[in-house]
Amino acid sequence: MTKTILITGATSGFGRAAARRFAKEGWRVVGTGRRAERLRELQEELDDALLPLEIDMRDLEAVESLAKLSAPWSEIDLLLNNAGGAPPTSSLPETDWARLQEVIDTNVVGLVALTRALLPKLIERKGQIINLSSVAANYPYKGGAVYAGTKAFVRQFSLDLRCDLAGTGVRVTSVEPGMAETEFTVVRTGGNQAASDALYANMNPMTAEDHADLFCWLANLPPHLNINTIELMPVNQSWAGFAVNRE
Ligand code: NDP
Ligand code: 8X3
Repeated sequence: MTKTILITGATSGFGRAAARRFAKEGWRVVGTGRRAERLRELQEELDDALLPLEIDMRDLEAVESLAKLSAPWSEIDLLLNNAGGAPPTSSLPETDWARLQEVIDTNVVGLVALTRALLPKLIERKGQIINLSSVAANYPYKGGAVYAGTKAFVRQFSLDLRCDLAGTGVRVTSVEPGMAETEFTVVRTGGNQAASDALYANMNPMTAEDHADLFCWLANLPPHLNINTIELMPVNQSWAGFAVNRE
């Protein structure tokens, strides 16, 4: 039987790669994002396999309408909570409030609203939720406070949700990636492609396709198996030491 995945943020990066990959695997894909032109391009590529929906994750009415789609698109087996982004790594007082609010509203509020709205359907179908957290949830770095805070929320939300879902058969995974070259850093820096190129230069970053493979692997695990959290990095990324302030 054809399965259905709902992917938020299908217009770029991990989400777009996942839309392509799941469509290729024979899934029905509901793909959301704000950029209509990108959604149109993706539909040309994936044709009937895709239901493109222009939705801003901060518009909670629109987000909740995703629980009221017509069949067969309503029969969601897998929710990939992927839409998100990061504010610049400037200090908190120097960071534009509107951008911080956008990140919190997208990464946390929209994700919770969508999950809450879709849970009855996911429970009915013994479905699966994959949430995009980040290594930023696990290791602090300078300028990361709000982004990391949202991703720590996503990680803990995923774990606690599993307690609520005990006995339902619904699986939940927090995916915690390190550096992957997508539009993430271009967006984070307010459109600075050179800064993004410099960040990923000569370090062989992970790719969107690596993540599509991971999501596909998670989706194809036997139903008795739940991967709670999974952290991944490119080989060339690891940890630095603690910072010490000397008086
Ligand atoms: P991209 O910037 O390439 O893609 C982000 C996607 O999210 C786009 O499709 C964008 O669509 C969508 N999005 C952002 N804000 C909104 C919003 N308000 N409403 C609707 N859609 C929105 O980044 P990635 O693919 O790298 O990121 C995907 C997820 O993975 C994010 O949650 C990110 O935090 C996380 N992540 C990324 C890492 C990386 O190194 N790349 C590492 C760890 C985690 P549109 O602009 O069209 O609305
Ligand atoms: C972003 C991961 O390592 O670029 O979520 O900060 S990293």
